[in-house]
Amino acid sequence: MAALLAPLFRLLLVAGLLGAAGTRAAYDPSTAYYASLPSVAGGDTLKTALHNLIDGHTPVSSYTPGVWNALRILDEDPANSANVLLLYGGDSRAKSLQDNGTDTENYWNREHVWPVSRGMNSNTDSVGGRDLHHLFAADKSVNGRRGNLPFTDIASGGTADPEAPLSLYTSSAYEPRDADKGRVARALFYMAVRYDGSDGVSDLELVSSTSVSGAQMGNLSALLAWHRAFPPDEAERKRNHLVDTLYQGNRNPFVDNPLFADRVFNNDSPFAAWRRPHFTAAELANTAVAGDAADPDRDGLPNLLEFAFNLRPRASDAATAFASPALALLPPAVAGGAPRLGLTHRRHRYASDLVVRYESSVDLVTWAAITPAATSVVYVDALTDRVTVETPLTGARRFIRVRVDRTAP
Ligand SMILES: [Ca+2]
Ligand SMILES: [Ca+2]
Repeated sequence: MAALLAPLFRLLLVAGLLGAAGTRAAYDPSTAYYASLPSVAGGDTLKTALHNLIDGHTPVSSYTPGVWNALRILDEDPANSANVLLLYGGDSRAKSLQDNGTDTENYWNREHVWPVSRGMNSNTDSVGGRDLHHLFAADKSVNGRRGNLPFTDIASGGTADPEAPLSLYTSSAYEPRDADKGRVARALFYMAVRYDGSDGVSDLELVSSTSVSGAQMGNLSALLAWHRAFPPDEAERKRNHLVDTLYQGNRNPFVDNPLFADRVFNNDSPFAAWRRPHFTAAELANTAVAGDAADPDRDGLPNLLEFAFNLRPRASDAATAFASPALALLPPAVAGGAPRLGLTHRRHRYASDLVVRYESSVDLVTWAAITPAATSVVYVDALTDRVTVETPLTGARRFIRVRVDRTAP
């Protein structure tokens, strides 16, 4: 793959979008958590590596009362600590209306997004039956109507759930409301990776169909589309972190890094996974639109750089050019030393198939690599870092550029 070059002016164009540095969110994974994973490989190689990372978790102590108590915390309504928010309907329901075995319609109970009848011998006390990453508070009768139905888009003939009217069902499938589509998909991705036949749970598998049997769930292709359309929000990321830190000691990787889904289930490279939400299938086949060097939004940033810097390939990122310095003159590190140049850019935290390098030239013809004297990384948001590299300023006046290459197709 030919090197992709971004001359200095492009660097300056993205500078305005650096934004204020945020504080690393308390519910981000540690930088070490995913460090052992393959940087490029996807498919079963990555699936196995993720499995090895998240298995062996500590199950919550019991289904009763352990899961009840956990859901009272995990699904608590941020606006009312006496209530939980319910999956599929979004209602805020009093924690005190926890199902006590009576038939009262308005009680809430424990919804298994991956049904225990599909690979867990209908055992809610199994390790999978108690796994909080796929358990959510739900209205008791809504939960009953969902039953063990697979999920998919219901194009026609669906019935709106009377108590969760934005969710639809038929005799063979369930379609959650948009607000829950993404987290339902990611809960299922987690289960398919976490359970491989060990820990008393069958090898859970997702298939691109609603005709499921045994330990299967679906519909994978719809779930992937939902995942791309509805990425994790702050509430979902916080919940993932709480399951990790308060209970299980493991995370849902698909919440932390959305690129994992298409990498595992479509064997995509990170760059290929990043492109999918931005381009139609026809566009993905057209390198003039979706290729590394293409610039469909004509903002001067080829797609590979849009990914490397976590920008938008279908919307101009040049509008706020020069609002913030990408280059800064820094004082000498020691008295009497050479002044330093600080070069700052955004970086997608999970662009693990890209290599970002820095080069300088006096004539724009011959370029020499710059080895930064120091690099600092500042948190911007869930997927973006702000990187500043420092280099001594000595010798002749030079041009500096950022260079982004792919390590694999
Ligand atoms: Ca562009
Ligand atoms: Ca753009």
